[in-house]
Amino acid sequence: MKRSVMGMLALSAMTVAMGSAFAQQGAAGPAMTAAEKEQAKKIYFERCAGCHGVLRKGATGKNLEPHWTKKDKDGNTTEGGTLQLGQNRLEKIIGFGTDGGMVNFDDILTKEEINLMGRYIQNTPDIPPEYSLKETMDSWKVIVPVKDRPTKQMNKFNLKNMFSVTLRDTGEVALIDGDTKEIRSIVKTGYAVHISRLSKSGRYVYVIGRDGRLSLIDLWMEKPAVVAEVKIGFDARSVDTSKFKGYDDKYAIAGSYWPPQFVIMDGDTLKPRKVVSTRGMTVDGEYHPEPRVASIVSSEIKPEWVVNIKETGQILLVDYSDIENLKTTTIASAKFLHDGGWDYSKRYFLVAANASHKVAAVDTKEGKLAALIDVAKIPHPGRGANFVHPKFGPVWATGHLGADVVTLIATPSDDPKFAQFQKYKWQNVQEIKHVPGNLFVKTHPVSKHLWADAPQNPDKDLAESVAVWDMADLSKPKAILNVAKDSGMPPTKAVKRAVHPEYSADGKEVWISLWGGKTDQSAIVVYDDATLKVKKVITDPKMITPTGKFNIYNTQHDIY
Ligand code: DHE
Repeated sequence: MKRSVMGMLALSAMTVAMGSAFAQQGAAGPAMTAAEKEQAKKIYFERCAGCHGVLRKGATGKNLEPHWTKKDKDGNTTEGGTLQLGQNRLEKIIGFGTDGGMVNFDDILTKEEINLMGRYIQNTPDIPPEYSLKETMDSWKVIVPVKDRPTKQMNKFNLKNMFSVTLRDTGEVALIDGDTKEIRSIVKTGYAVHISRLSKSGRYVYVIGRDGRLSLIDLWMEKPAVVAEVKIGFDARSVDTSKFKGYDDKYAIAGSYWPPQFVIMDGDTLKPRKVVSTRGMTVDGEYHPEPRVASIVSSEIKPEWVVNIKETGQILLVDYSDIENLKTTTIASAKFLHDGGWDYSKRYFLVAANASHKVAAVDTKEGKLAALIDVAKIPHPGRGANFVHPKFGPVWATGHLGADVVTLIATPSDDPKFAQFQKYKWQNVQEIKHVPGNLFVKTHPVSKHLWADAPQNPDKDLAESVAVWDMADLSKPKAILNVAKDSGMPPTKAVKRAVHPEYSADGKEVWISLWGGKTDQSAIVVYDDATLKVKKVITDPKMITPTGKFNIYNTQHDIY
């Protein structure tokens, strides 16, 4: 993480202000050279901060502050009744993972790096600098001004069926033609782009890197390229635009993990307008210094964004009709909020509160919590999947990182044809047997199938496979497709995790990424959704660590 002079000043001011508490904690961590500390800091940011937090207070992952990780000088393993870990135990956990959901890093980090990280997390966490509106503004670049951009589509691509694909470890996004399966453009973006989201118009793709770099790609250019860029923070995951009638793409919003805040920008240039902090009280009434911005979506019912704050469990409805006098509705739900998606009517947003094993449903029309539904351990929906269940009517599905099921939640409807199903609304109506380690589920309105991956499962075969159910009869045995084998790619030491099913615009194909080693050539395997047979394997020397894929039409219209 690069520190500006302003940032260093802010950091030292903050350290002084916070008094001796932090200084004491760090007093006796295992020794590290300055070079080792820098290396560990980089690895921590790239691999650990997402789950454990920059301040290591824990979220999806456990608290990693020294009072928990470090044995005292006599080698005692308890402090105030809390189990402390120490170097050997930490190395085992980092290397082999745990049943609690921590993944194994022995195929990603070397033995020396695992040893380094064990020592690093017994030392006091560094508090990274803050990041102001001025710094955001200083990072802002318009590469192609609006007046110099095309006034009509200059290429012959079928943009509806284009896919924006994250090449995680190369810091790029590949734009792949869904009709021909050719890579049309590879654009340099932030590190490990997390998601791609579409402008309401379908012309622009907004991609947000983990390093906080937001890039705006213009699909109308002869060769689609980045036309504007801004760094919205040091660590980020979410982005969207204003989608209510009359505000079409007027603004963009991006959420940051560090510092915990969100930034409102002009939609077509990314010019920063406002930075809003999310620090505050949790739903339990405790102050939290690092409440990170998880998923963000844009309502089409009101001029509002739904901004989900992970550590506080608060869901913010941010009204952008007057950004100078910003009005926000704060809805208490549960911790820790993560990812989520719309129900089929696009009135309710369902978001995973993963550490509470709940799903929160927000009614964006009434501006309040509609339900808090108990589900199995660690729900992880991505955006979820909507379909009409033969017995329960409209349902929204989520998979689980920590349980061997896919959960179906019945969602309400004003449509008279679904009146008979209203008695089930907000009930967890069915759990379909899957395996733990699932990240994403997906279906499409014209499909009869529900797809689910399991890339975080410790078993190699399961991590490399996906499961497919017939939605008309979920009691039928699921099909298991081993995507790594189906790809015909040569074997590699690293697991090739099959991740993120995504439909083509017509709903007839399903694309699955093979997330392989950080320098290995990998592939996207395209299946025929009707026959479940491989149609095409998209591979290229530049196809390295493909993860999320976003079909332009489906993403633009929230089809899942
Ligand atoms: Fe994600 C969505 C956070 C790890 C691939 N991920 C999201 C969202 C959040 C999030 C908040 C919702 C964004 C939105 O909708 O606005 N992800 C995090 C983490 O904090 C975490 C656990 C750790 C980290 O360090 O980032 C994490 N995520 C991963 C991965 O390791 C994945 C599998 C591979 C990768 O590319 O890094 C990954 N996350 C994704 C994808 C989505 C996503 C593909 C979008 C799903 C969709 O269909 O919308």
